[in-house]
Amino acid sequence: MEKNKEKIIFSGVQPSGELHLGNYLGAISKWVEMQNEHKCIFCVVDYHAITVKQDPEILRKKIIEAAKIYLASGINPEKSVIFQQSAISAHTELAWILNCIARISDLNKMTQFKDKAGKKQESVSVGLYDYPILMAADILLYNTDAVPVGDDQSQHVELCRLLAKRFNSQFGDTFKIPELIIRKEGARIMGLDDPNKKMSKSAGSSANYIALTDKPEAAMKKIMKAVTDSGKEIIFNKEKKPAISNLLTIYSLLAEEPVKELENKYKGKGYGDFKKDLAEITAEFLIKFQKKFNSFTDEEVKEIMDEGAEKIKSVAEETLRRVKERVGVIQ
Ligand code: AQP
Repeated sequence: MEKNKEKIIFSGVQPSGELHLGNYLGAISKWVEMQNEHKCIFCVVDYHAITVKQDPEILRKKIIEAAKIYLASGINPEKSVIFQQSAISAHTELAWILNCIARISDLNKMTQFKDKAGKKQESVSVGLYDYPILMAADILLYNTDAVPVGDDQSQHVELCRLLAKRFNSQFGDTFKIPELIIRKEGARIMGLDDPNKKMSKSAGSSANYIALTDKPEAAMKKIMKAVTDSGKEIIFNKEKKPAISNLLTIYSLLAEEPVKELENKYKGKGYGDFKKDLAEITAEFLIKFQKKFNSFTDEEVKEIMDEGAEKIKSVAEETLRRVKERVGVIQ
């Protein structure tokens, strides 16, 4: 991305399950850095969440919780727009039109669907299969220049670029082609119980992740119980020491200390010492984070999201109008 030039940034998180350190370190913390230089739009993508079964009462709470997590992370609603996806119906309308230019073969390449559906590919919802198209609509509606996401979403952003280019070549220049932004470290935080799988809201066990709303003592226990590798040296080596490398990445990002310095600091020490310190750093982070999280009322958060939607609705509607004109459904 060209430096020192204001860009339009768009990203979002699904309000499903417990938002975790992976979401924060891989995506949300990067958004916070970007809002001082760019026009940022951060969406609570509730229509993505319903691609798997949700309890309506819990979903309502999770939508507010996701927005509170944005605010607690440092997203400033004076600088950035925070809104709820379903508040702007242009998202689903554009998704339908993009569905009609996307091919089955495009979606069949999506590895996240294969991972999430597993052996149940025939019985999961059509929405789960199709959600990368809705994600493309989310991004394209706002003339987005760049999309900061974790590594697991890079394939979906690539699909969005492909659909935008295909649409432009079929109907004339309509969409801006967005860039993908992946951070160097922390783009894929791995599960604490299995360093070969990403930390995930939908993991079978809560030992997999540190939720941003976990009690600090519970989080400390999870760190102490995290899987480690054979041997006892604290060194970063993703192939040979995936578990320690993952813990080093988390430590480095939370404490803002380079991995190399951490390796030196723990030379001659064992996993136990290292984990004890990381557990404390994690607890300190959560205490500070949750203090901010709890300082917002639900009403305040709803108002922030409503105001956000009001601010950008016209941009989405204008893009949709242009698209409908191009495809020939507007006289
Ligand atoms: N483990 C991770 N490491 C780094 N970044 C991650 N992200 C997710 N997991 C990690 C990034 O967080 C943002 C929001 O993710 P999402 O709500 O779109 O959900 P997801 O990508 O499907 O991953 P989750 O949070 O683990 O949910 P489930 O369990 O439902 O798959 C994205 O930018 C994502 O890359």
